[in-house]
Amino acid sequence: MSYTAETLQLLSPEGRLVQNEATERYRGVVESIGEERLRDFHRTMSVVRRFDIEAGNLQRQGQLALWIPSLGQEAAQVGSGYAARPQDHLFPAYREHAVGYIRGLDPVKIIAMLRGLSHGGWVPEETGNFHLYTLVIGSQTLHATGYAMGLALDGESGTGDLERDAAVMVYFGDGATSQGDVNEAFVFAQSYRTPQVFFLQNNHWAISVPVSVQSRTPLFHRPAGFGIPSIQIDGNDVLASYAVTLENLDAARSGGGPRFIEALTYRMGAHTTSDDPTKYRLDADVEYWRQRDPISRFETYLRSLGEGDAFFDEVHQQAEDLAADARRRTLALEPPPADSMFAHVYSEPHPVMDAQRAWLANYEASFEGES
Ligand SMILES: Cc1ncc(C[n+]2csc(CCOP(=O)(O)OP(=O)(O)O)c2C)c(N)n1
Ligand SMILES: [Mg+2]
Repeated sequence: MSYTAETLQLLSPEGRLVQNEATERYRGVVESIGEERLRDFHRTMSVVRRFDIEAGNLQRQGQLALWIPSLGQEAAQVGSGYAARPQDHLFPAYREHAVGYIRGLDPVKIIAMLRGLSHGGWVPEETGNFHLYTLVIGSQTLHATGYAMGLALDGESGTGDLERDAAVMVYFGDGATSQGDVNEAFVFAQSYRTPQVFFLQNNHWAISVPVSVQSRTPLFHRPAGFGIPSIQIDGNDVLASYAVTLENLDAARSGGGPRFIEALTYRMGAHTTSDDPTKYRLDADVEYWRQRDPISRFETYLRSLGEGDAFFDEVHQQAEDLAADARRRTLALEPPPADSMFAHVYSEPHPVMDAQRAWLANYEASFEGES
């Protein structure tokens, strides 16, 4: 259930840079990451973890229908999220709260959806091209591949200008790799050589089904059968996630065709708040991954570079403030007008929607005057 001999790791669980033949290739990228960006990695992992815990608490207090925790997967998301360029389009599953945060998504928009107050969340153009959450497992890989085909056809990719050429990155889980949609996306991506990175977060579980049942071989071996270059990284290592994603997104945007990254990580919490993982997994496994926590190893690394308590205290306070703000704004959320459910079914006015809107108005009016 753990790392293979081929897993790329740039930062060890003890917080030290790994130096060997495989890491040599990424040395230049790691050395070029500025101090401020390194601090961003830590800050974002920490504040999103705190937000995630607060959202889980809100669900337990009856304020949300459901919450989908991302605890433990912060490095995979934060490294890859910062590696994307502004013009890139990111297609999440439903657990990528940190990626959305990096792209400018107000996390309360995720909460509003899970409080039953919005039909899907946000406008990608206003949230750094962070597309909508997709609950139909794996379907976002096809959306992403189609979008990447469109970018190529429109000449928005593959011109040789890294600052302008766009790429697509799609996030999905280990369980999703068993879906037909995902495999069809691989076929189309390779046939059309789309500018795209498939980013698999292997958190070892698809609800209660272990990844060992989904595949008898490491998942990053599968893309070879489709002709897609792939690599497996330590998904709890934010430096590996950043450096490898940067390299692969730039290769894809430059006309190199699709790429596949498997980030080995672990879902420390429940699948969702509807799940009880104590029914199907061992405490010893959870403990094994706790010792490989993405945030504490990065904190050790930053301290070894000279970062002091003042910075970590400030991040702690920022995380507390974000959580308190999210709670306050969640409790102040208002339900949308009932007829807004008809607004986005079609992009243009539609007679059936008009009829249904009128029916609803009439029905609501029939209660007027009743106490
Ligand atoms: C098409 C489809 N089948 C089944 C489900 C029910 N379901 C929701 S999450 C999930 C497991 C997904 O596991 P994985 O892809 O590993 O992602 P993770 O939740 O671990 O991030 C399943 C089977 C669904 N939402 N959509
Ligand atoms: Mg999974």
